[in-house]
Amino acid sequence: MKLYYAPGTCALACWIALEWAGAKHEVEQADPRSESYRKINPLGMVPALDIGGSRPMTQADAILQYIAERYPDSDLGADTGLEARFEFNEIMSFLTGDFHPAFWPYFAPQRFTTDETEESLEAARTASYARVERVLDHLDNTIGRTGHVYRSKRTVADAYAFVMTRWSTNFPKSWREFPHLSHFMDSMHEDNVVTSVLARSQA
Ligand SMILES: N[C@@H](CCC(=O)N[C@@H](CS)C(=O)NCC(=O)O)C(=O)O
Repeated sequence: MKLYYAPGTCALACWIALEWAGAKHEVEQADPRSESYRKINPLGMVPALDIGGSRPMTQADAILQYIAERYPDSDLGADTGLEARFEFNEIMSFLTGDFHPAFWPYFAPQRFTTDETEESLEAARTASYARVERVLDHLDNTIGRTGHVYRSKRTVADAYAFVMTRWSTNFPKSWREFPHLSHFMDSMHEDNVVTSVLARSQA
């Protein structure tokens, strides 16, 4: 299996999940906007996971759930039962459909205005702050005293939430201002796999 990633991106969640799962894998740094990478993912986004099939897999949520299911012994996915699976899908949908997009105006403000002056781009970036605060608050409440994003156990959702929560580090209201989220982030920063992936992904 080969994971395509870019430093600091949501693709690092898949890398962490692969390591937690004990999966045999390699990684390749990609420039998502390059012509060559479009052959891997025509949408020009990381992550992509090549498992040797007819085309690489895309979409972080789907890839993370694939890893969790492929390595059941690692117990990185939903608990058994209809409601347990619903709860897991609910949090993964929140992360991919609400949490991640809250940051888009900050990272790609040019996609949210046809006026490309710096003033207008800065207005788009600033507009993201309120939405990011709302999703951080929701994640903080979801984690509560459990120390995890899903129920009380480590899952791929922890990896996914962790890499994206880091994006708020320099925001006016960062993850440090949310008590449960702070505790969660601190414990993730103490995880050897997490620190190793962060270090290697910057290399
Ligand atoms: N829906 C995609 C979104 C992935 C995504 O937005 N990836 C970002 C990095 S976190 C990216 O590759 N951005 C490059 C770009 O938008 O040009 C997924 O969940 O995998």
